Amino acid sequence: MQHFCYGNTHEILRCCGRISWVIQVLNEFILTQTLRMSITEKPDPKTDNAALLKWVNKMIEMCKPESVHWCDGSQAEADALFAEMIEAGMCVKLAEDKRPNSYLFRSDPRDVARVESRTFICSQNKHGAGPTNNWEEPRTMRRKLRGLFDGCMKGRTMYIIPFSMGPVGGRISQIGVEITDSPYVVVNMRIMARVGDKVLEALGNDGFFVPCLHSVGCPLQPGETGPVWPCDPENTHIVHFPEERTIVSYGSGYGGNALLGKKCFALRIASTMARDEGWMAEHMLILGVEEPSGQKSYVTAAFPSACGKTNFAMLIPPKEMEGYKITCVGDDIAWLKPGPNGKLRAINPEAGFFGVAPGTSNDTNPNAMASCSRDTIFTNVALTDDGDVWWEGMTKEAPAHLIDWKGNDWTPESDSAAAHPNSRFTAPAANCPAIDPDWEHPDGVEIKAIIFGGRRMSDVPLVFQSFNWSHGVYLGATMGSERTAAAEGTQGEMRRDPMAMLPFCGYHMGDYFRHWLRMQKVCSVIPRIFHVNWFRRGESGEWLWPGFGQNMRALRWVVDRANGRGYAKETPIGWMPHYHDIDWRGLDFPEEQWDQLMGFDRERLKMQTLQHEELFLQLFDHLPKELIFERELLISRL
Ligand code: TSX
Ligand code: MN
Repeated sequence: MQHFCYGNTHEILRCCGRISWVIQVLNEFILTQTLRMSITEKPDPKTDNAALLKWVNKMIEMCKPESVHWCDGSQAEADALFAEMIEAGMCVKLAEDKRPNSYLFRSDPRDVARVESRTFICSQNKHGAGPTNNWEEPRTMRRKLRGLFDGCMKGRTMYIIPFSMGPVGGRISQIGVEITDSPYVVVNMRIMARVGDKVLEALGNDGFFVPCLHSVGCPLQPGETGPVWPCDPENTHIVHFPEERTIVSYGSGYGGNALLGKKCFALRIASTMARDEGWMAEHMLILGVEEPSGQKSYVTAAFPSACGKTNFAMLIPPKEMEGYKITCVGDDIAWLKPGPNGKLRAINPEAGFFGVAPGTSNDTNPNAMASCSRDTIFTNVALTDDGDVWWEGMTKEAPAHLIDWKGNDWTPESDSAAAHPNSRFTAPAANCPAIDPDWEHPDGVEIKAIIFGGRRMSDVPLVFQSFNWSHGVYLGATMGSERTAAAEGTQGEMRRDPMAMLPFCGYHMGDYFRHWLRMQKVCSVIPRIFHVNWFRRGESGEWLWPGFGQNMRALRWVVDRANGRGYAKETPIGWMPHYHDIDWRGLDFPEEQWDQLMGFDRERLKMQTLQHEELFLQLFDHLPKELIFERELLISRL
């Protein structure tokens, strides 16, 4: 090949291109050797997946960790990590006789929750993300992230966690690989997902996986140990590239910001995959209802935050409703896919509960208490003098002395809470006494009914059934809750949270509604849709419904209706149970109170319905016309 040199810019750039290519090849060679070295010292990685190895190499090059560790998912690996973290003062082991195999972590007080303001959906087009998500141009964001990640793991170990959302190899399951510099993330991920060698085996040489990159953003200088909860709150970014199906998270070590299989993958990325592939990724619990006859029906339910979703997922029926039993499949996320017969089947993509601790007690949720009685990671709860944990609402009386979530002495006279309001337990689902026998069925369980819930003090009755699928979608699209107002009796502001997915949908909310409507055509039989409200109050602010286990009475009616049994009357808002359609055994609930609980004022509801326009206007250019029709129909029925 001949080449005449002109000395122009184009030529120089081409030349540089060649040189940088040579450097890249050399770099990859060197990095592969580094990787091989870590292989000889630990006979890993047990994968030949070229895409995975290439991505890992690129990330090592960018993040510059001190060492690389491929997680095998073994108990020995977890034990070693906990031992290291105890040694470094990052956590304490709880008393073995009180909480076997359990640990307590305290986070940086600036890193205690998901950060929605710093969560981005970086689709190619701004309309892809819609008006309810933060958006930034993917190339701009990538440039920003490259700056943040350059050398961000210096002095730290890079952990590579192959994980499966859903049973390994299951029909509805998906694989991800999280790269992280946080050992806290590793030990949490092994409870919340299936991790390690068995996942690499299922991935094979050319299997698909979602690359999930995470760093706490706290590189270490030689000899430096750094803070016990490393993070970079000023620069936190939780970024999703929906077209590429990748996730990048920087700066936070907490919950949904860092355990990337949960909200980031199982909801935001999976919702986009589900739209493209004809299934659903939903922010829903899954429970099984066993009837005295032995018949089993599965139900999913979506609630806004602070509605007791985990409590409902593990509900214990009143003992007088003999023969009724509730089993739990999942408490947070459901993936629903039509089976070969066209009926919707669901899995819980998670393997554990990442539950809010405060308010959980043997009164409100004995099954959750049992789930976190051992093998559990606690974050930001209080430590008792005998090496156990405590949080507000666990017992009626607080212990006389505690170490609070910030590590300070605490007594019942203290002004602040002992546990952070968003403190958590990470507990294996297998520990739950009510776990469903089929909770790990690779094909999922068949779903008969979908329940939408709200936290509404007035206007919305305890339970009703939608007329049809699109009316049900309308109910989900317009659901919301009233913030509990500090002053008793004052009306809290309405917060719309369609399908409880507002912070978790990976694409335009209007297109999401359209996908819901389309699912009716994808399925041979579609579940019945219901709406519930456990939180209605009377004139003087008293609860009209006892809630908790008593919700089984509403749930029994739901399951009867979904199975084509049970009676109802037609009303403008949907099908409703008469007083005598409810199983009242063991509960003295007067008919007058039922009428209050189930009644609605047409004029007030008409006003409420007009407020739906607020949300609809925001989504106007992508809103399916069916939902406008449903709104018109409702107004005319009222
Ligand atoms: O979780 C709740 N559920 C669902 C349970 C399966 N909570 C707690 C919500 C906070 C996260 C509830 N709170 C429920 C409910 O059904 N209902 C209420 C309201 C309520 C609170 C206390 C009483 C009654 C209702 N106590 C008495 O009536 C004595
Ligand atoms: Mn949730």
